[in-house]
Amino acid sequence: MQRVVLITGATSGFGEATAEMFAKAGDKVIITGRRNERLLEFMTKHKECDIYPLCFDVTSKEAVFAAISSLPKEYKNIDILVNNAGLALGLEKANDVNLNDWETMIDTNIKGVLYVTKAVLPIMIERKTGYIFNLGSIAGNWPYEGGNVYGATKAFVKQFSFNLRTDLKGTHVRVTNIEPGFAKTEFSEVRFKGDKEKANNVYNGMQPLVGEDIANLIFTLSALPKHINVNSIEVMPTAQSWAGFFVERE
Ligand code: NDP
Ligand code: 8X3
Repeated sequence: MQRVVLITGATSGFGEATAEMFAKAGDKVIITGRRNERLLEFMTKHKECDIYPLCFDVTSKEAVFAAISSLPKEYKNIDILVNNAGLALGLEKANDVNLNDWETMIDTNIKGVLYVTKAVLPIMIERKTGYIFNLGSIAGNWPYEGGNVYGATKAFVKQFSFNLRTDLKGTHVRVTNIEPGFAKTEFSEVRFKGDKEKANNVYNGMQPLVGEDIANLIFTLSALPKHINVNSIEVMPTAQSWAGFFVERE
């Protein structure tokens, strides 16, 4: 059956790959992001698919609610929400960080997820069906140097996903927190503020995850029978694992 899927941050990376996968499978896909030209390019590239573009910034409460309520009737009944829009800014230690970067991560990764969820939830609850995917991260589970607020925003997303699921009992609405490790998207380019060389170095000599891997995971989970809820799923490239504890020796 054709589903209505809303994906935040569908202009690149995981979001774009996920939009492509659902659209090619015949679902109705609402693609969103701030870069309207990318949304239009996506439409042109997938003319044969059922796609609706919505250009808005998830950090603006007003813009989020206005965008969701502007949806035409045939896209209103959202079955699947992918809260994917997000970013990391910088890898400096806490004391050296630009405070604006911390605020932008909080506004996007936390408040953005809250606004979009709150705008879409009533639709799912009323119809007693729905599936919310939140993009957490391994950074929400494991600390690393320079991960300070980025990791903390993703820990928020994880706990919010679990608490949301608790609140949603009896509604048949499912929630999964997706927790990927290193994935080659525009993520590192954004983190290093356009420094492509630094961004590419992150993935040097190893095989990172790519957008299609996460799209595939979301698509597969969305096809599970409705009595199954995968609460969270952590996924890393095989080449990535843990480094152990650091001990400062005298
Ligand atoms: P990309 O940078 O490729 O994509 C990020 C997307 O988020 C873009 O489409 C961007 O669209 C959108 N976005 C960012 N800020 C806003 C905003 N204020 N309003 C609306 N849209 C916004 O990165 P990824 O695909 O890798 O990241 C997707 C998610 O996955 C993020 O939440 C990230 O934290 C998470 N993640 C990424 C990992 C990785 O290693 N790549 C690993 C684990 C989690 P636009 O600029 O057009 O607004
Ligand atoms: C992105 C993965 O390890 O770069 O969330 O923080 S990591």
